Amino acid sequence: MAEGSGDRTLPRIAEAFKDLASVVTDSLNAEVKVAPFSHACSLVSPLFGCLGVAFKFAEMDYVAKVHDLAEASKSIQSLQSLIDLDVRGGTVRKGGSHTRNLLRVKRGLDMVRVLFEQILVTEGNSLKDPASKAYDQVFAPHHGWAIRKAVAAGMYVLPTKEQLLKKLNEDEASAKVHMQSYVTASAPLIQYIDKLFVSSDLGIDW
Ligand code: 1PW
Repeated sequence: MAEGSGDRTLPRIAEAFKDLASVVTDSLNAEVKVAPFSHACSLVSPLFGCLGVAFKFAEMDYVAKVHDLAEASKSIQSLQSLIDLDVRGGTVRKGGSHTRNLLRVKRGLDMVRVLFEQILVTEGNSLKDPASKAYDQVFAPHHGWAIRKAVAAGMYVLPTKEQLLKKLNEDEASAKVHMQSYVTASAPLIQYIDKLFVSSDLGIDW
């Protein structure tokens, strides 16, 4: 699709994350597999493209990291074993490590979750407040001054909500349903990933 967006982006995202969430919520010893996880994450990429040129860098960074996880899925089964491998190799925090990329991608998912949550409760046509809140909550604490300034500038050239929905081929009502369903499904998945990091004593604030 020309704009990297379009038909059925939101329902596809909602569906894929609902499936992943059911893995996490159905069993106490749930195991999320890298392949369906990276596939679901790849469905989110077009969204970044829909947020305008200002977020092109965010899209490129996210796409590269999701691609790395997709490659990893060819030889690594679960998110847990992906982390275990880096722990054993002493490569957890190494630039470009699968585990480090997983933490970044998880933040991308969380940012979209907060963005949707905020869009659902914000009146009006501007995405500036929802996007700023999402960025401030999820990424800003981990970014240096230069990136924070660049993102802040990008907030002034976001599309309007109406433009975003049009690119996504949704109306207000259908978008609401899919956004809510992503918000609901992604929360337990994000918690699950956080727990993987915390229970391996890796922390999530790096
Ligand atoms: C949806 C509302 C709009 C807010 C979008 C904000 C996205 C912010 C992500 C910008 C990231 C682009 C710059 C790259 C930063 C990397 O240094 C950093 N990556 C992330 C995702 O934080 C760390 O990556 P690294 O060092 O592990 O390769």
